[in-house]
Formats: sequence, structure tokens, C-alpha cells
Amino acid sequence: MTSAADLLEIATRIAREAGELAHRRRREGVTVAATKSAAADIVTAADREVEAFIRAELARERPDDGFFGEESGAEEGTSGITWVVDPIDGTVNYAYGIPAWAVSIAAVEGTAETASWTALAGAVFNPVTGELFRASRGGGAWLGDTRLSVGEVGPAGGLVATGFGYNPETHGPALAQLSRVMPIARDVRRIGAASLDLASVAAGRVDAYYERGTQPWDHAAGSLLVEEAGGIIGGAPGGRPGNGMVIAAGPDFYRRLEPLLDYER
Ligand code: LIP
Repeated sequence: MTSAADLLEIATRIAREAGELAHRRRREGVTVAATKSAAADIVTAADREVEAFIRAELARERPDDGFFGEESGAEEGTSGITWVVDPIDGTVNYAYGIPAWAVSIAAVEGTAETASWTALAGAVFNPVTGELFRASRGGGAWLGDTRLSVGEVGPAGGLVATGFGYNPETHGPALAQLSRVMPIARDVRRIGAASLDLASVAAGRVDAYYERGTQPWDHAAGSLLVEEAGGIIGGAPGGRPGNGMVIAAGPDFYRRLEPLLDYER
């Protein structure tokens, strides 16, 4: 049985190498290879190349594990461990040259597709800033030598990060929801990469993050960062972030934020 620390070592090495590859490709120019759910929902050639690199590295190091990636889909393994991968989270930022995108790699126990999983190790690497956030279950969340912990929210309210998916039908309800959150918010941020939103909660750079419609590859690694930094992760279904809503905050602010959000409890 491999320890969470061993899985984390693999995740961090591959995240770093994959991030450097994505960063090199960014400097050479961005090629939009396809669109997905909407014209704004793009896939670049680098998304595909970087995911193929990560998949090949994992297959070499951990041939019995499953894989679940944003660009190339799922493959069952036999070990009970699945790697949940977003090669470039924040692809729109990547395409525009906004330095907020990251490689997100998590090792989870269970089947990621059904959201019935427990993350054991996670790495989120932003190659532009050089920051590599990492966590293993029971081993804490870290940025370099600094152990991360969620922030304390003062009387000015919490700094709240959120996101809006690509489906225009969800935008009206999302804005209505945001207007309910504003009274408890110091201000609102839209960072544009769910993994970095979650890393920011873990690091106390924002006090909360919520978004509807994120996928396991967007939040698997970041959710573990938040939990290991003393925060709460919630949403549907069953309190685990699924395809519905992901909510992340320190315990006190979570209790204030969660009742304001619309999702199937
Ligand atoms: C994106 C997220 C972003 C969210 C988008 C999308 P991608 O991931 O991180 O925060 O609002 O809907 O899922 O597609 O860039 O990997």
C-alpha cells in the first residue's frame, strides 16, 4: 500500500514538469484546438499535450492506477487509486496571458467520476508564479516550507472568490445568488481557475470560494488543500464537491455562507 506522502511526491514531480511544459508552449503561442460546451469553453493544443504527458508519466510510475482527466477521459485501474487531472486549469486565463492558471493533479481513493472519492494527495502548480501548493491527507497543506491555514474573517466580512460556468442559463441565478452573498463579503474575486481559488482559500488569500458546475478535475486537489488547511469543503452530493456546487471556507465563515447558496442539499 502506497502512502499518501509517496503519492504526493509523484503528484508534485509531475505537476512541476507538466507546468513547465505548458509554460514553454505558452511562450511559443496559443493554438485553440477545439471548443467544448460553448464557444467560450476552449481547449488549447497545450491542454491536450500536457494531459498526454501527465497520463504517460502516471502510467509509467503507477500502471495499476486509474486515470480521470479533463481532456482524455477516464480509465479504470485495479489498485483502488485514481488520478484526477486538469492539465491547465484556467484555460481562458492561459489563452489571454493572465498569470492565473495551474496544473492540478490529485490521487484519490475511489471512483472520481461518481464523486464518491477521498483525495489522498494533491498538487496545484502555477508555473508563472512558481508556486506549488501541495497536501496529503493527514500531512497538512503546504506552500514551500510554509504550512497553510485558512484565514480568520474580521468585521469587514470575507473576501469571497467565485466563478461563473460557461452555460448562459446559469448566469442569471448565479448573479442572484451573488447578490445574497455580497452583504457578508468584504469584496468578491473571480480568479478564473478553480484549483487556484481553492489554494487561495487554503493559504488565507481569500476567505471563501464557491462555484456551481465545477468538475472533479477542477477541485479534487484544491479541496484537499482546503481540508488540510483547516477549512470545510461542502456542496452536493453528500457533502462532497460533485458536479453541483463546491463551497470552501474556514469553519465560521462557511456556516454564514452556505445557507445563502442554492444547491441540492
Ligand atoms: C475552469 C475553472 C473555472 C471555471 C470554468 C472552468 P478549465 O476550468 O477553473 O474557474 O469557472 O467553468 O471549469 O476549463 O479552465 O480547466
